[in-house]
Amino acid sequence: MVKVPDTATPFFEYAPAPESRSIVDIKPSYGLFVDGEFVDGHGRSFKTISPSTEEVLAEVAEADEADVDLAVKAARRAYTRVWSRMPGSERAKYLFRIARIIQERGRELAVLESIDNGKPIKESRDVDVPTVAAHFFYYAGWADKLDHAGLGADPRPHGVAGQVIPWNFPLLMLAWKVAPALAAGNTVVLKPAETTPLTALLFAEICQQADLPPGVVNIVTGAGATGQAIVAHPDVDKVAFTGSTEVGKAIARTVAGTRKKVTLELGGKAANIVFDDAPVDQAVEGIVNGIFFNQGHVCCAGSRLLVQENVADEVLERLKRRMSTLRMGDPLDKNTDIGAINSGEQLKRIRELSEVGDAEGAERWEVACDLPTKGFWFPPTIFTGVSQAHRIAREEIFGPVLSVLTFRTPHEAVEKANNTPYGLSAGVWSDKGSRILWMANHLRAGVVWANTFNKFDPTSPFGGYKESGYGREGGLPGLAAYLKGADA
Ligand code: TAP
Repeated sequence: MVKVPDTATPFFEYAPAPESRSIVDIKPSYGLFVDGEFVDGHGRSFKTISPSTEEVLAEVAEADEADVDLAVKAARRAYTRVWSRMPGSERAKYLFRIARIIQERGRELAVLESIDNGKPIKESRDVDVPTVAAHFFYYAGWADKLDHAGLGADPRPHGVAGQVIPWNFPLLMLAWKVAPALAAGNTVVLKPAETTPLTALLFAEICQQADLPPGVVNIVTGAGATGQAIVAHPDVDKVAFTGSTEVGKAIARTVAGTRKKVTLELGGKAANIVFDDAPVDQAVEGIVNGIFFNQGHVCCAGSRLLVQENVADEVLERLKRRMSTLRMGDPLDKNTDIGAINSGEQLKRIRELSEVGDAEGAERWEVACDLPTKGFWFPPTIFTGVSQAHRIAREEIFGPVLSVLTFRTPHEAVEKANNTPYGLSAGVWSDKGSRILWMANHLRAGVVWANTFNKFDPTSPFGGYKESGYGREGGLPGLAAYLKGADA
């Protein structure tokens, strides 16, 4: 066994480096954004809290069916009278303007995202917000070139798009949905997740600042019933959903037999596969990024590590050493690697599935650290001695928990990697290009990363097979999904 020097003890203590909250102006209460204005809903309201402190941040309107109906009517009016008639070059100007404002207000968006979601500021600042702006820039570029995109002779928008998104990348999921929809000439009614509505509401302000015509973007906040009202509304032409497989199946049942088009981006249980010829330190960074990025709240997280048996001990030892250097705590501290779990409910689920792992006989190892007393926290954790039948190897934990399995041959790696109801992503670590290509051909996953993990780009289509959903977001396929006839 390779001896790895013990460097888990830090050489020096980091001083706190908190990002200032003063740049954000969180209002005590928020209405719904309908027809270009913030309006009171007919329904009740709910509180959004900071998952790192449990502090109540704001009271947010909960849209009922009547509110959703008003939003869909506003979107229909804007579609018929303005947006579908506007030349693509004019729509592009609005999208470019929105992209530039996102860049200008990037720090504000990043701080607000970290406060409401619990993710570290270095992720919201360096990954989420720049990728959000990049999506708007990318699709702005397509708005006046639809006739030349190879998507048919006269591609036409669907009309009103109803969009429902989850809490793990609130602003980024909004961008994946809103930017291609508007570029293609649709108008939208979007519901952010109940626990993370604030950046979508700040985005609504950005739409006002960009002078976007009223009704082109409508944001209705609420819980599952609000999402259900959007999906079931008879005047919604296209449904785009990102979230759990369970809710995705319910949505597929709701739209079955209607003329609605639908794309579903659902869960995953990705294999991150490390061969014995992989550069070990790079692979360890990739494993850490694969499962601990965004607290493991990532649909495409590399939550199953498949490591070749003859290097398993070395990889695990180095992985544990690297994990011991991860810094967990205040999401607004620029040194923080791991932030808070998004909600008490999600924390409960992570704890329950981890206890199932213990009960099934897997061996738990977690980073020894003091967890803050307030808020929702779970330490980075790995389970070894995991078999394919274990629930922690089959079910999405959606938290910082890695299940480790081993393999001997490439064929065994492929069999184990594909032995899942999901098919969203996979990672391969090897020095041999031919092996990487062979693996990519045999892995049943929408995205396969080679010697890297969790890399996102607006030009690159993203989506799954099997219970990970259908349709693609990003790139030209992501645009085609919002155009009649082009998504077939
Ligand atoms: P869900 O519980 O499915 O929620 C997703 C969204 O749907 C939320 O806005 C939710 O509202 C809403 N919703 C709940 N019930 C609904 C219903 N019956 N009809 C319509 N909308 C409904 O998922 P989540 O817990 O937020 O997110 C985690 C899941 O999302 C994971 O499984 C993850 O893998 C998946 N995910 C997938 C991707 C891609 S690209 N494939 C990306 C990110 C996340 P409330 O939350 O407000 O109640």
